[in-house]
Amino acid sequence: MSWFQRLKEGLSKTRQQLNQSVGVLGTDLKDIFTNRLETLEDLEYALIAADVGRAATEEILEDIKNSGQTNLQEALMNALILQLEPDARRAQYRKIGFNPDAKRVTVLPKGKVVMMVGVNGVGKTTTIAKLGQYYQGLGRSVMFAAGDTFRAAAGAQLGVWGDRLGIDVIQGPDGGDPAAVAFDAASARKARGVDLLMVDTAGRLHTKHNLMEELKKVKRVIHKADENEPAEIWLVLDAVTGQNGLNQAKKFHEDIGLTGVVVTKLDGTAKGGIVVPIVRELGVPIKFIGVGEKAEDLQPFDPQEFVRALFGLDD
Ligand SMILES: Nc1nc2c(ncn2[C@@H]2O[C@H](COP(=O)(O)OP(=O)(O)OP(=O)(O)O)[C@@H](O)[C@H]2O)c(=O)[nH]1
Ligand SMILES: [Mg+2]
Repeated sequence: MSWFQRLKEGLSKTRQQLNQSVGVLGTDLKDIFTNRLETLEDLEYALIAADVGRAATEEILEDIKNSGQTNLQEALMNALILQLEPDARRAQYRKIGFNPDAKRVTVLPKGKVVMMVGVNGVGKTTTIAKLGQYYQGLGRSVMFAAGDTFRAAAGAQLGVWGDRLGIDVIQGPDGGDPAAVAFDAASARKARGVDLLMVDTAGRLHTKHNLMEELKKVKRVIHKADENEPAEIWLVLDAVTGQNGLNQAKKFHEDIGLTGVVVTKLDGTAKGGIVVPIVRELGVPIKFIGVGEKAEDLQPFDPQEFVRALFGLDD
């Protein structure tokens, strides 16, 4: 199955929710504005229910009204794509119109070390494994660091993935210092000239430790081992947690500074609209999205592709 097909299936819960609430997406917009204004109220409700957020929903409705288009779905799709563009581009597109560029995106990290953070269970470890495979596919050499020493099985989990993919995993003792593992791994990467190191971290700690302080320490020691790194700190966010997850993301961003977000489990929620406030309110780009447990279920985020798949269109 192609990625687009997987994405389409993965977004089916969100699509059903939108369809149920609006139900008339093919309808003539002129007809809606003259005879059936309640349709726009249904749409407003549906967008809010899908976690698109109030500010974005208002702009979307405004853009639909000003679109000059005849078909509601077309107008809605264009408006949604704009909401998924970074601020500056969105403002420009809203003024001059949208110019689609349908080439498949590739995500290359700015530097050599990517630190993965996020609360427990969001998909950090499996995302690292999937990204390892993705970057190998682009011809890069990859290393992993098992920086989650809190959960006894975490190192083993990453080790199994490493074996399967032929990727070296730097491990420390269970319950050991995650910063020590990160330091060793960052030094080893530099010494060996490996293209990319992905550092796993804990999502939860013994109550006496503070997670953010621990992550700051990991970040510091990576920098000590390699002064240009970590060039990337990516937050893994479980789409099912919706607004809550967004608030967590803001906290992570304040405390340690994020350069990217990976949104997982979009297949498990009708609130896939959460990608909109992530882009708008967090102001950190979404790098990858996940719609399942297989390696192929995680791919770079592309606003246009996302919206086309959300509406069940063809590639
Ligand atoms: N359905 C679905 N499941 C996913 C997706 N991404 C990850 N998962 C599953 O989520 C579960 C938790 O993933 P982990 O990678 O272990 O999460 P973690 O953040 O490392 O968790 P901790 O180590 O406990 O902090 C696993 O069963 C994954 O297969 C996704 O996009 N869709
Ligand atoms: Mg983990």
